[in-house]
Amino acid sequence: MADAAVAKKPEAAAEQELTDGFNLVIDALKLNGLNTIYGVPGIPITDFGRMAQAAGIRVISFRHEQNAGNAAAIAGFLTKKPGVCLTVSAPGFLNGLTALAHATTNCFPMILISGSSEREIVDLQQGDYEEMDQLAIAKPLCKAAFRVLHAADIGIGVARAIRAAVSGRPGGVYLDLPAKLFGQVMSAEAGKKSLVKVIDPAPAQLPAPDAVKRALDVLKSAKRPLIILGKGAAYAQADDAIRSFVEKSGVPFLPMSMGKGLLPDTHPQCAGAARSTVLAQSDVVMLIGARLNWLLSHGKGKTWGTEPKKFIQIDIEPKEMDSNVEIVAPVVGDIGSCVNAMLAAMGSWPAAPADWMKTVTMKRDENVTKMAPRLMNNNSPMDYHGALGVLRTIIKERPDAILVNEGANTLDLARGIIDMYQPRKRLDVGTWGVMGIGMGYAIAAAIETGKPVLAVEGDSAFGFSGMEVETICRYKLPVCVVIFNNDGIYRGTDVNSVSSDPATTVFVKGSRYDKMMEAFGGIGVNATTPDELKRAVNEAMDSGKPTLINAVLDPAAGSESGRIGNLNPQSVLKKK
Ligand SMILES: Cc1ncc(C[n+]2csc(CCOP(=O)(O)OP(=O)(O)O)c2C)c(N)n1
Ligand SMILES: [Mg+2]
Repeated sequence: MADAAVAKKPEAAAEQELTDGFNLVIDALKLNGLNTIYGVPGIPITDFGRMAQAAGIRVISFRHEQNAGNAAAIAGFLTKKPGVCLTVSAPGFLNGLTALAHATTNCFPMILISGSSEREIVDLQQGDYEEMDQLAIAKPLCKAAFRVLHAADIGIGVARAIRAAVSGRPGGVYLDLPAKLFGQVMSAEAGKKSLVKVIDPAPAQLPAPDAVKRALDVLKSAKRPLIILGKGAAYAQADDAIRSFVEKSGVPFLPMSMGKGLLPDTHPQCAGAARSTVLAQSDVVMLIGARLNWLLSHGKGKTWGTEPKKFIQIDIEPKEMDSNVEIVAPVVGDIGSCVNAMLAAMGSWPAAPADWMKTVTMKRDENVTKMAPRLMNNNSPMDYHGALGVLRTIIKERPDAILVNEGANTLDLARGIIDMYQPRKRLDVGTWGVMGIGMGYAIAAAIETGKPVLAVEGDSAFGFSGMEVETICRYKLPVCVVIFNNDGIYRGTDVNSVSSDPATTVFVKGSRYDKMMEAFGGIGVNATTPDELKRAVNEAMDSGKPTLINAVLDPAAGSESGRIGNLNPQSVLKKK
């Protein structure tokens, strides 16, 4: 008997030293410091989510994958580590795909991990449960896409996904994990050895010294220079270097939406309130982590005035240069390295041309003065300016709060009116102007930073991710959602003159979004004046309790498509 027991021992020990796909994916993520997953459970990843949670990964369970994906994307922007989104196969994968494509367009590092069905059946198109060739579909919509078929390859698969997401220009990566992989067993020792801790996942890319010199020579020669700070500059987390460079140059700067706060909007060199003037009149423009896409009218046309322009561009992606207009001084490298190289090579630098500074300052002060009384109105129902005047003061008093913002008028006016004071505090619709980022961004911002979040949402914009208020309540997050409720898309006054159906842009009049929050145990407030709005937001920010404020706006407030109505195609035929 005794001998038999001894003989069995090594076998039992060998059994304990096994690992499997579930555990290897978890171990690979943890080894690389990826400690949060945003997702929605279901076949084949339900147990994976449970096991990840049990292993100490924070698993935030959403109501819809697109919101989980947006959360992962913005987590990537905020942390410079890829945000992880986890979905089920076909429909869950497709729901997450919009966020993956959005992350790629915006250069946010994220990894979409989706479970998938049996390869043998999918490839023969024999009708498996949630059958879809997910890898092929994901490929054109992200920076890289990988599939892992063997447990022994999980380590390298996760490593490739991480490196692809964060190195060079960051973006979205798809990682396909077929159901069978999770249960695959291998020796624990070999499994451990197969894991890869990614060394230096986003290596510094230094600019060439002659490129730096060329850029500084062009900037120095300018009579009316301008620096534009994009969200790439914010992503770089090179805040001190960027601030020193801008201040040493003395050049007026214009922050793009998510570049706001790199230097405070109240900084003496900030030209945010003189945007049209500086774009039209500048002669040399230095772009730092900003692209000449539609948001900057492609660097040409009426917006840029009649003065000839010289563009200097700092970007990590060489292909970005000359994408829309000629770049006379391209500086390719990561923003931190490039800006530091500029600082080191500046030497003594002349003061910015006084007449140009005077033009910019006068225009800015004139616009700010013109706006001031409008922001102080206490009208009921509220207009955008009255409501935003209040929120502007709240962010001034709480500069480390994170502002999430989407809508049309709600977006464009908030961007102009609410000053930001710190980097990476303003998160919004980004390059696509996409609706639906709101609650995903708010949730990830609260989770990743622990700071209070104020989400300023158009009533239409909110609807795209509104069900996640339950998630906010479930995880007890310090998120205050303010809905600018003007009864519709752009405004609530459209009428359909030919049938009893409502017009296409209007919603149920007098909706009470605050009741949604109450349904899940959060705090709901109906605010009809700026004073009521101010009180409710301050209470929410102080308490950190999930709150939703239905801010009742005049349905006639707002214009078609906010500030970008000019992009609407027009019919040449007579309107019916
Ligand atoms: C995914 C997506 N679908 C549709 C649109 C078109 N769109 C732009 S703004 C907007 C909503 C604007 O209304 P609201 O959020 O209420 O803001 P308001 O102008 O009324 O303040 C829509 C539907 C979009 N940008 N993204
Ligand atoms: Mg609206």
